Amino acid sequence: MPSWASLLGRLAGWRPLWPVINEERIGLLCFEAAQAVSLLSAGQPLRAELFGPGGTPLATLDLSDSALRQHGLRVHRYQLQAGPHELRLQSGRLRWRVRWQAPTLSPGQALVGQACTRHGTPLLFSAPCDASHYPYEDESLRPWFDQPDAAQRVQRQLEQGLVDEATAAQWLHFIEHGYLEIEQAFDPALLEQVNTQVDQAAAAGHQGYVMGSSQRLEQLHRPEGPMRRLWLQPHARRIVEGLFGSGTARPAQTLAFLYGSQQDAHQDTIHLTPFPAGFMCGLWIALQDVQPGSGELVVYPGSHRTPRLRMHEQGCAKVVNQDWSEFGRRMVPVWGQWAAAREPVVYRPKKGSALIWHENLLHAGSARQFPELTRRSVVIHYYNDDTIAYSDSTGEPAMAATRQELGLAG
Ligand SMILES: O=C(O)CCC(=O)C(=O)O
Repeated sequence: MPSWASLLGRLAGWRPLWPVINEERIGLLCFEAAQAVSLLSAGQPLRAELFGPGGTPLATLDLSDSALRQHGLRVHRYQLQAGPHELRLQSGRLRWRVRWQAPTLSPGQALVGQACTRHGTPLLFSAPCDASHYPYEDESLRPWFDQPDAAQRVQRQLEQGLVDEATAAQWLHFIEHGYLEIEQAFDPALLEQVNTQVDQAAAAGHQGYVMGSSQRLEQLHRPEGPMRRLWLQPHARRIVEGLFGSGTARPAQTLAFLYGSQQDAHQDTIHLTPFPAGFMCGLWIALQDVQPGSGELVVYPGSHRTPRLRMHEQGCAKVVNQDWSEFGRRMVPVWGQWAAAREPVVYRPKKGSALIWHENLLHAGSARQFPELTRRSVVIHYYNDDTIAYSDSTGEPAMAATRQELGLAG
């Protein structure tokens, strides 16, 4: 119980608002306000204000305590100029604030910020992130591999000796089919250690894992250990950065599988959503030689050119509290129809080989014809950090490795 004296102290001046302004979130600053909400009386008027360099007022937001509790305060940071900023939150005599220094943006981030300002993307908001916030129709912001002259660009780079033949062939394959393959690219000793970690997590029932099931083991990179080393290792990052062409590739989640996932056909972009579109990809690494009938990964070549499903366009409410039922009814059948009209390619790699898929490529886990066969694999998704990264399905900002975790400056 706080004392009367400390309560009066709280009422008098500005209290610090809890900031989460480190770089875990790509393109978004997130301010947790749980502490503020705990002091509010329900239904009280609540106002947030954002000020830029020289105290310039930038945005005002009237919001509810339930929005604040659920989403905190969010700022699209590529719309800010470099310099001192202040965010204030006020309700009657209760006042909180946070001050921070906005850094200089990279050229890519500045372009994204300008496009958002033109579009009317809210600078300050307390709501789910949503694809309608962003000017996806501006195709000039898309990566080079999604531009009409992508193949000619590769050809020119090849002629100028800027890229080797093998990489050029992979990129051309990616442009046309939406994925590329990398042969035996990962250190077998590290993969063995990852296998041991996956076995231990499965045996310990990590996240309720049931031995022999198709469940995935999520986020094994969080503790120190082999999966974290795989997640952070620069080799894969450089391959992805070469493909993106600029910016840093920031690994987001890890999903490990002991057995085939048997997942329905889907595009990842609705869960791991970048703005501009295209700047996210999945890296699927084989942790064993994959056997026929083990529930292999299948991809649908060319499907990266199909439309992207967006929650607001499909009239689907954001997923909350892990209730995926409406999503399952509205979205999954659409992907199913698209997949049924295409010819799948089964991916049956050797241990240490990997496949990179375009964020919009349809892919699935095939049926496990021989349920006793393992199909050890791990997926790491990467965002380019010149993007705004969020999940359109849940409305949450994305989590990714910080530049510091990657051993990078800034
Ligand atoms: O590995 C698989 O079977 C599918 C994985 C997948 O679909 C994903 O990570 O998005």
